[in-house]
Amino acid sequence: MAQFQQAPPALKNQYDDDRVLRSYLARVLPGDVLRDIQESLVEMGRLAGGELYELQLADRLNEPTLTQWDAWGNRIDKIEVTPLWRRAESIAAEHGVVATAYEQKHGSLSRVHQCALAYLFTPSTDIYSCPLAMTDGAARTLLNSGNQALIDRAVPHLITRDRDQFWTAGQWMTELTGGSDVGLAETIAKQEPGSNTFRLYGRKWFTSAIASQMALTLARPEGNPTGGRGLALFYLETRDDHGRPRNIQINRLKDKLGTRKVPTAELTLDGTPAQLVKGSTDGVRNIAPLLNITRLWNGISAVALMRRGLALSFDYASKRVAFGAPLSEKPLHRDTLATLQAEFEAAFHLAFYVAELTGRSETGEISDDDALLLRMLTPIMKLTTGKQAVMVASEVLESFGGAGYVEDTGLPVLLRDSQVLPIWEGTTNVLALDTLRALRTDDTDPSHGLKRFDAAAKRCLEGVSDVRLLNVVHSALDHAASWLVKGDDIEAGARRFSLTLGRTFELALLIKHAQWTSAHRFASVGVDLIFQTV
Ligand code: MFK
Repeated sequence: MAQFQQAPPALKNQYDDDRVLRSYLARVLPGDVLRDIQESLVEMGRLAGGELYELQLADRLNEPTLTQWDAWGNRIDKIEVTPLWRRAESIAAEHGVVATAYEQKHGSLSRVHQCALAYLFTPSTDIYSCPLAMTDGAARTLLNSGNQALIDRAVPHLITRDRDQFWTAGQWMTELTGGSDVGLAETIAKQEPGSNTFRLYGRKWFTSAIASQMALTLARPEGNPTGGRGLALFYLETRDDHGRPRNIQINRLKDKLGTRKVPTAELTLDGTPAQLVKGSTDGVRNIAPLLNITRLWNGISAVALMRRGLALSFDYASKRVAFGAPLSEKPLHRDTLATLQAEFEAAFHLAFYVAELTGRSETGEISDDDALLLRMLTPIMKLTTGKQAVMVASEVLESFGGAGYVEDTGLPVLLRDSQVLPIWEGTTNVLALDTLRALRTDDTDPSHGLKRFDAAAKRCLEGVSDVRLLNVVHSALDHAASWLVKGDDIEAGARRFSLTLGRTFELALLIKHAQWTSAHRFASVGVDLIFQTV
């Protein structure tokens, strides 16, 4: 007698199969741009749903290794990443997952193209998005710094498509004193007499993707004051021409809940040669471009992981039969997945809207008001999408029943990896405080920031006639504004305030997109469901 055999979830081409991405690109890109980039997206969708996904499943139990000593007693501190990551590095370089944003073939929209590639690439490569995010952020920071010698030295490597020339970058900020209050950093920079080179001495406590060829880091030049202003931003190369660490000891790899393919380490810098990037003070301000780019990647990774979980869950629902019918025909299961889909779509539109603004800021095609909006929306988007990713991943696992809790389905890693998204690159609370700081950028009128935010959200609603939806957005914005004006215990309410702004802007963008799709051939779901939760 034939025994029951459950068919596992499967993936198709991850671009062709993604209504949300395709309809979004059709709305924001001119037809000729979409035609020009389509092939690159189809190809990345094919890799993500095919070769890379298969390699990811096969690579499940592999982890990076650290070898501190060779057989003859020499300290080598060699890191080896897993086969999936080695393949991911080649594909990322050759397909321009960083480079596309800098080639600017389509001006500011190149950032949208790059984020679409990153979104397709990310869920099949076990957080290889981490080194890519820092590489992208380092390229942006160096370009913004105006330091021509460092730009000439490093940027061509960071944005090349040649995998033999490609470098990734690290972002070494966190010390034992903390990852949030970075101004407490204790690393000292001593200038070599008669030279522009400094030597760094200190301990970096949580350094991600340590296999990178270069890093941007913070250290305090001798004699500088305490706090973030007394730190300076430094550039360093991690290994010499023989592959030996440049006075850097890798003490151990971190034993983390998730992101286990990312070699995250504790380091001792013991005279590491480094160059100033931009002045000898204000390191926190000077590294901010890197933070804002990695926060964009964080949001893109959040929506990418949500999308992967849902792609698997929707496919499984069509195959799994219970109580006499496939789950996809069960009203409660359908309703549950639709609610998650609404969260994902809302997060998607917010993350990609920030990508649009980022692209315009990079090409200088941005008004002062939209530059302020970008400054506010970056932390808001990062904190909102990070929370959504964890919730969606948890529900996705549950949608598989017990199978979602079993490691060799490849599903639990989605939850573990999503859990990092609200933590690194600024926790939810730190980013909520950053949101307040960004809102008050204009000291002459502290309400200026919120007025710009309000105007931008309402711009999304132009031409919308559904009074019920308009009322939800308007009343949420009014509520946020009145809370800010009242000024009661502002810090304690910063998280609720920022999440309200994030979810309200998501709703406004969903409505805008639904309005567009109703006039075109794309179906849209989600508005009603997200509207109930603002
Ligand atoms: C998958 C994708 C993601 C991949 C990630 C890769 C791995 C990453 C691993 C890590 O997690 S690395 C560590 C990440 N750490 C953080 O994100 C730090 C979190 N803490 C903060 O963001 C704090 O808010 C901050 C360190 C910035 C506070 O430090 P300070 O010294 O109290 O800063 P202060 O005095 O508020 O700001 C200094 C200046 O920087 C100010 O400008 P002015 O000097 O002109 O007044 C600020 O306005 C400016 N600034 C701060 N944050 C900014 C910014 N400017 C623009 N954008 C920002 N985000």
